Amino acid sequence: DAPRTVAAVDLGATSGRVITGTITDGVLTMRHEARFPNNPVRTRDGLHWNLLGLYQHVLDGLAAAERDAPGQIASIGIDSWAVDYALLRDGRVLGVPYAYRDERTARGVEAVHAVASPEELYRRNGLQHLPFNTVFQLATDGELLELAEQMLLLPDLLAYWLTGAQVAERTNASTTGLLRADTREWDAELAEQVGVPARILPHLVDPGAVLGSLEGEAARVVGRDIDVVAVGSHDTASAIVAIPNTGRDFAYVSCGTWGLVGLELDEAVVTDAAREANFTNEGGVDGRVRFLHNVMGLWLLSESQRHWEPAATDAQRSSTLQQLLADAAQVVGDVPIFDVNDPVFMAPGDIPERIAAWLTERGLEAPTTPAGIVRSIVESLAQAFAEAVATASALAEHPVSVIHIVGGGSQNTLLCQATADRSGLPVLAGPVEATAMGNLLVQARAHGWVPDSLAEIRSIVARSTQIIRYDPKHTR
Ligand code: LFR
Repeated sequence: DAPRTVAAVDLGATSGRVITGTITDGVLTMRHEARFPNNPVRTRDGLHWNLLGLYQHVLDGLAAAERDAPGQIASIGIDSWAVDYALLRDGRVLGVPYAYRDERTARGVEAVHAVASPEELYRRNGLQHLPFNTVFQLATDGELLELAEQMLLLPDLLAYWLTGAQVAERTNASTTGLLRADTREWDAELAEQVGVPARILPHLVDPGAVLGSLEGEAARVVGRDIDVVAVGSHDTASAIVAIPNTGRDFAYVSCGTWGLVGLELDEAVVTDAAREANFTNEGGVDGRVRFLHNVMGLWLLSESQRHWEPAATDAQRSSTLQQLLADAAQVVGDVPIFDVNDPVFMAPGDIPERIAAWLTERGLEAPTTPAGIVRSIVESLAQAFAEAVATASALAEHPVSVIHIVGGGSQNTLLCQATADRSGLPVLAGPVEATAMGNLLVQARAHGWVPDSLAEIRSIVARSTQIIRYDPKHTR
């Protein structure tokens, strides 16, 4: 077989990367072309993404990819975290886009709930309540909404800057709160009801659609007019494509900044019980439903480290993380478990202090060393993962025989073992770069290089990655 290469742009809330992938004899091999930190910037009016900096990194990463494999890259796919967006008029961005952890969203929640109850929202969009869902953010935009002609989610904005095409990729659109859970079309009625002009909601496309090719300055910087193809542009949608399991009775934890814990289903579950448990029905690739719950994730570790080592570089922090986890593994005796999903842990800042306060307020003894705190975070995350898996399985009446952990968290052996122990289920860890793999493989499929079915795509993932198995100390 001739080698076949595509490029993935994968932006996470703490770092981004450009990775190329080549399919040879049914195996995907990846090459890291660029990795860069992503730090939101706080200005007078709140917390914003440095979008121009990110765009520059994307261009540079793609240029490096083109230099490494001249003329070989068949297409580019872009994914990022969900919900955040830019408003545009005449093709120009109106204002610097906000980061979803900005505190203004509380006002938006109030405004939306005044006209649409949580129950009604859930019935229509099937989403768990997260204060930063796009619909709540838009409700704070006031008069800008009148000026706006278009709303573009961030991966779609980058695709627009690269190609000139203005669309909304459907998996990410499903996180806005303005897409119907049943038809997966825009809910124009709900939009107007909450004050969002339906005209700003772009034409929807599905993963696999060709959006256009690099134009103008973008083509010049990268070196060629490569096609941009829609992928599961919500990073979690791409990650779930790359679960190395060809069956259906698995749960997953897509573990990066967040731990997205749940199941893949054919139909949305929008019962009262699912709403009360705050389970979401996000749109997956191929119309699958990502029935999951947001657990706070590695954010608790990365933000604690930022507090302990404010001046450290990314590289330094990743080496101290290894040391911290090794020390945490040595902690003897039980550590206290806290509710990782408590909203007090959402905003950036002094996480270790907030954890200690959470525990002491409840009469529990807070660990006093970084190793103790790290152990407490890891055990508390594992506990939340185990509970979310059990809840998902009960709510959807869907059997689960194994938990797949993918993403950065799959490298955290302490977390993987604790998740197995606390759930009583085997954990299969890997791939680390699940999101990039899902992005690359959906493009490969659009080119006809790999078979159509998700099961077959997942068997390519299984062949292309080393998976580590953690058995629970006691089975349930
Ligand atoms: C993970 C993720 C989650 C989403 C959160 C905010 O990176 O995309 O799925 O809930 O970020 O966008």
